Amino acid sequence: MFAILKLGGSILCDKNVPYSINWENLQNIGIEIKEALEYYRKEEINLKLIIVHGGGSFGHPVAKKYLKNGKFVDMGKGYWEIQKAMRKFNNIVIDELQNFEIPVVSIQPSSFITFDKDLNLRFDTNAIEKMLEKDLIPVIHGDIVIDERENNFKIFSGDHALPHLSKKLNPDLSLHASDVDGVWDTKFKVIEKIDSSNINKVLESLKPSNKEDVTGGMHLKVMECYNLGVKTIIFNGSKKRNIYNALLKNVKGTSIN
Ligand code: IP8
Repeated sequence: MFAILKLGGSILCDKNVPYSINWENLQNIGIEIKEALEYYRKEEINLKLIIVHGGGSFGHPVAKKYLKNGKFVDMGKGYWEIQKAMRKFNNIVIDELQNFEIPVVSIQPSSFITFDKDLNLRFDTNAIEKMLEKDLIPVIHGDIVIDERENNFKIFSGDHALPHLSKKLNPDLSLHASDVDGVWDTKFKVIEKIDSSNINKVLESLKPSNKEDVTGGMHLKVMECYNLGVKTIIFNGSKKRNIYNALLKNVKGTSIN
């Protein structure tokens, strides 16, 4: 069994309070991932896992300081400040998961990932694949990266990482843990399934979820997965047992096909 799980920054932090951690959620997530690993071990199934996490109240407020009219400015300082904020956040996530003896290792996108001139990701996954073979759990996160177009810099979102890795590595499960029960329709009812029959309507109604976010909220999640043809489920990762249930293929949310 091979799963890629994105933990939205909103479930790991209070997005309105810079540098805040939602310790209760982070600990529950640690417990539930550990339990899922144990469940599969007892079934004599090897669960291979990649974890992705977003920028939360670390990456977003710092990145926002360096964005002027949609372009990054003063990036001599900005690059390392955004990287540093994400380094701090990733350290906390990694340390907490390691406290549960989960064999997580950190992957820092700003060190080796770029967007090329056509906005395609240049993202070598060889080390990640080799880590998986050794039963390590790579943890990759949203970050600042070089954009080879004239703009020069771009946010690499966890919502780029999950579909890109899923497309390339073809997991059995691609999971988007968000802070809502799924993608809402205009009446705040969860849409069970997004496919070619309703994608345009859904994208039209979606707007970035939070004004503190420098990436694209639900719109980016849906669009990136749909455009790459990645099957995924968007579910509420802040509800207890949902991370465990999702890793056991048993969670409710919005599926994208
Ligand atoms: O929260 C954003 O990642 P996301 C990363 O997954 C930064 O979109 C640095 C803001």
